[in-house]
Amino acid sequence: PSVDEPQWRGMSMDEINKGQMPFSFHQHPPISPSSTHTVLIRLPLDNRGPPRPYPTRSSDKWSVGYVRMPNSPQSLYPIDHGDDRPREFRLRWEVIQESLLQSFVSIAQLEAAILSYNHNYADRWDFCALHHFFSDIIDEEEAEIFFRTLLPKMIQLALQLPTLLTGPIPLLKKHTNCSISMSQLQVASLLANAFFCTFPRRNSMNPQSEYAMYPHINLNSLFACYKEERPNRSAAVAEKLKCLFHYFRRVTTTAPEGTITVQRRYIPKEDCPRWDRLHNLLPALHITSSGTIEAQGAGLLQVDFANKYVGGGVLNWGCVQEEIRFVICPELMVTMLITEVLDDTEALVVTGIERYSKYQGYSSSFKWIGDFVDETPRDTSGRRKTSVVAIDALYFTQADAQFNMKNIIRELNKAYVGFSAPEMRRNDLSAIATGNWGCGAFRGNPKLKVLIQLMAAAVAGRSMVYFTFGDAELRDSVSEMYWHLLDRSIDISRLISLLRQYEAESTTDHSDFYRFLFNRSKIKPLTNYFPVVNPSNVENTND
Ligand code: AR6
Repeated sequence: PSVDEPQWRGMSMDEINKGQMPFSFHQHPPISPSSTHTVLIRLPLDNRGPPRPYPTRSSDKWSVGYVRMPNSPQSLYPIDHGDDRPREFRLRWEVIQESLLQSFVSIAQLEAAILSYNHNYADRWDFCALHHFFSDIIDEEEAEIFFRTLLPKMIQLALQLPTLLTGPIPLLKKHTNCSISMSQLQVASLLANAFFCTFPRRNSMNPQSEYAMYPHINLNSLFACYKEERPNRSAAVAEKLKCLFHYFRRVTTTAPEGTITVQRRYIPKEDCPRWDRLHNLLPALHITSSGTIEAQGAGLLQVDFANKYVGGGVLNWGCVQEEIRFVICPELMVTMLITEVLDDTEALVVTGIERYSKYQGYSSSFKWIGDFVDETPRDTSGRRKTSVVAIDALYFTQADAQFNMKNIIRELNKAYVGFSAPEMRRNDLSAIATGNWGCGAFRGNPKLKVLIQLMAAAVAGRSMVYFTFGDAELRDSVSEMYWHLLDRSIDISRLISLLRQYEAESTTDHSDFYRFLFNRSKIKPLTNYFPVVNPSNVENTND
């Protein structure tokens, strides 16, 4: 292809944006407290400086519906003297403060400090990735700067938690529709606490434990990700650490002044669309083999190819789309503190996050390559106009299973919950920026998943920008199928019935999936596209 040939197919970006400027769309109404929206900052916002915390007088809730804060007056830490003296209880926060308020000169010291308020885990936690990072990855001078300047500032940020976060943080529990808004600075303090592993009750691996249905939040699991026999993946973990340290360097140098909203969306299954009865046509699609969701999808609703435990393997070995997004925009990690595992018809939307790092590569070639200055404008509530929707696809061990109608409906509903925004006016909805959702680690078929996402977008009332992540062949076959379905006015109900036929008749070889759809929707495939066409399946059409 010539250099001038466009990388994209389908409709132009102008059509996608309905002629509007980028960033003219909103994903949420302005921040306003209600029974379903907890606001942890004082409104209205001041014009300058980080938002002030709300409420003015601290209140704590040490109970099941709320994040158990490390500084809660009810969080007690047992001290065993190891002799005849009875067990003592001290305020956990006091122990944390005492342990962290020292001048560290080595990771061994930091490790000892973290374990001093996590002593149950002293035998189980391993800090090898941190040790490796400071002795083999960065040079001595950088390490020295870390201990002298960054680490003390991170400690300060963590220990400011009681003054920065004065209200209880509700958990975003299963089967609820609720939102939380907080400042980027509050998030930074929470994440500094995650770094120092201060969150109580979040370390147990017991499936019966209180937080078994929540993602991990304390960073100890990431600190353990180093193995000599896995050099490439260990290297990627070190790059993730670089991203996180860079984030802490940024927020401790200049306090961020914006706000963030995290919204959990739930639509009961019985209220999800009856897909086989819908007559919507597919929405506008722009499909391109160049660019990424986070860079070229600015201002759109950007899909996070999520795990049902949001964040997936970010605090572990994982280094694919979701994990990379979480380390270049670490504020996303605050979702891991508050979000119960996502059920089939649930999604999470996060707005206002900032990107801090540039990167290159992917998976084991992932690399932090420097500072990223995010110039995304803010909305009237102080949020950057960057919205990410976490939707978790199904993981398929066998390719066939994804063509079962039950699984197709599950994926349709999941995408629909993520894409629909009933609180917004339909005409004001941005397009979706997505790609091969569920088609990497989760092993789905992108030719099917793109149709599923398009159907969901149609019903939610949004256009779509699709990034094939370098795959020009996929771009071309999807755009050909897309135009075909539009030309034939094949609506959702008809597409569902075609998929049902495919389910009934397909073999285990799915390379002919699109050919099947072409043939059954009674059109002669375009010349050269499919070299061999079975004439008995093709009807003459009038065009
Ligand atoms: N922009 C556009 N497309 C991308 C990008 C990007 N930035 N990054 C990757 N792709 P994957 P999944 C394409 O495997 O299959 C995580 O651990 C690329 O073609 O991340 O839904 C989660 O926590 C890639 O192969 O998503 C889950 O546990 C494809 O998107 C699990 O992976 C799929 O990316 C989800 O796996």
